[in-house]
Amino acid sequence: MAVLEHLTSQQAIDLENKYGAHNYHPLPVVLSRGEGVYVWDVEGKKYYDFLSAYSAVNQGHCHPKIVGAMMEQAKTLTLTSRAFYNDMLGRFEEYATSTFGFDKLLPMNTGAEAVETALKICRRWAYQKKGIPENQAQIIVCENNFHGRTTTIISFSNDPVAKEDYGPYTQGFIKIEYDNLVALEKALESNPHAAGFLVEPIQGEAGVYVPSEGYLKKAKALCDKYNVLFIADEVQTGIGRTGKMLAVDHEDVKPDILILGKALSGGAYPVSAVLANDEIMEVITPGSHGSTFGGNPVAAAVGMAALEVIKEEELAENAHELGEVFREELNKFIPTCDLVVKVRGKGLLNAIVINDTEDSSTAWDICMKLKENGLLAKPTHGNIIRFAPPLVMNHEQLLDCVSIIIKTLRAFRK
Ligand code: IF1
Repeated sequence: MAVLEHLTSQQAIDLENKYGAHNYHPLPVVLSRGEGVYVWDVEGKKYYDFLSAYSAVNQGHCHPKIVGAMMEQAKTLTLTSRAFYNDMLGRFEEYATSTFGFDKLLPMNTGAEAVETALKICRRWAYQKKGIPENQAQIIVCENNFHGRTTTIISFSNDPVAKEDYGPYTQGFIKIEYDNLVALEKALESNPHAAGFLVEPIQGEAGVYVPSEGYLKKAKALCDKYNVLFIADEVQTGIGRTGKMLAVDHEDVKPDILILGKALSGGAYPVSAVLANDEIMEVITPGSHGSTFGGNPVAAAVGMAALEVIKEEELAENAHELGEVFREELNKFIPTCDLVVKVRGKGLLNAIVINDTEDSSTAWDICMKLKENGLLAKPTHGNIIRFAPPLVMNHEQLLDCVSIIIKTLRAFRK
């Protein structure tokens, strides 16, 4: 085994720059350990993690129950492929379908794979159940969406950085304005081949855009009216992040297809899933969809442990309470600070809008100062900083983080 000699931060960064594709521009911090709400860099400096790997580490870094389940299964049986049954997958499918209230679950690994799977299920349902002519199905998506980075998914993105020079693009998608029911109804009534509506209950990457109260409920009703599948992408908003198990729970909306990922594993292992009832999921027949690692025993063990932690530690409830405190504290501070325009979010998925242009480096520069002060966060598009700590944070730690954020913003000079 390669000798794991100690690396300085700069050495680690140099290795990645030299040998790794440059598909990211990370904040210059090199992490080597995580525990709960904390991470440490290679020099031993401790930070609050206010990104949670984009809401994958809701249960906190290296949660003992999740890591324990992973280690136990990893010592026993890691992968069989779906050519054979294994003794863990059915248990996970039963536990997850009963947790979210669906008949069936299709296990995958990454969020993008689960989104692709949902699109395939929706299209096949359109042809086999709704009677849309072959290759004519249209799926409605929202402007400024983020659903992953496969060729089909970026085909319906409007982010040039994520999309340009990746053509030719996949067809069959209609883009409408987010949080606009008139636009949705117009798209539904003018497209007889509409098959599905794919939506983030809160648009994370776009900048934590929380839609108007009632948007999700009315959108679902419109989809029902036009016999179109309501597909909720809860990869980032799910698993307790917004103060409920699912963000759609805030409006008692039951999606026709539910997409989960990220914190479905607590960040320990790639686990994603698509859930639906029988009349939709039955369009998937043997050999018509699959994945080498999808539904492997380790993923099943980790997925069950990750969901148990959310329930046993009441992390959705904690996210709700701490999110209220976070926004209340920042809303008291913002009127005293020209640098910040607003704070928005739900539960512990929040963001501040910086008083500068989209293309300024101000949000990045603020994150660099936050790093110096012991808190890690990253800008999302342009002038917005997302704040998403692990849901295991306690009240005292949250107030400590609020004071770090406020201290940093007060002292910041462009
Ligand atoms: C990156 C963004 C967040 C997602 C939703 C599906 C996926 C994601 C709502 C795909 C993934 C990740 C991807 C990661 C950074 C992060 C991200 F900045 F890219 F947009 F969270 F907002 N649906 N989001 O948020 O899941 O295939 O990645 O497992 O690509 O840089 P994945």
